[in-house]
Amino acid sequence: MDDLFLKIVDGTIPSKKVLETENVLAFHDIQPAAPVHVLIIPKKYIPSMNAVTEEDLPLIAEIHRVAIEVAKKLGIAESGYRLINNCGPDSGQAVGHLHYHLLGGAKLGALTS
Ligand code: DGP
Repeated sequence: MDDLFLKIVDGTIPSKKVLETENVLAFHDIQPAAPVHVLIIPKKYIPSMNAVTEEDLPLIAEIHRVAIEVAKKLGIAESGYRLINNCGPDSGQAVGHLHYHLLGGAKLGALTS
C-alpha cells in the first residue's frame, strides 16, 4: 500500500511535528492555506471518513482532543480555528488516509464552496 501519511508516521518522509499521542499525529501542512495549518491524522490506516467504524470512535475523540491541544499550543484556541475533513473526490481529498485540517491564525473566509 502506498500511503503517504503512513510514511510520515514512520518517519520515512520528514514532517514538522506539532503533537503526538499513542494513536494520533499532528504536523504542519506542507502547503499552508492559513497562517496555522496543521494536519491531524490517526497513525493507523483509515482511507477516509467513509471508512470510520464504531470501533474507531474513541480514536476520533482522541483526534478532537489533539486538535484542542494543538490550538492551545499554537496560541489560536481563543482567537478561533476551523477543523475540516475532506472525504471523497468532490471534496478535493487528495491523500487517501483520514486527516483533518486545523486552520487558523487569521480571520477565515466563509465556507461558500
Ligand atoms: P486533502 O486535499 O484534504 O487530501 O489534503 C491533503 C493535504 O496534505 C494538503 O493540504 C497538502 C498536504 N500534504 C501533501 N503531501 C504532504 C507532505 O508530504 N507533507 C506534509 N506535511 N503535508 C503534505
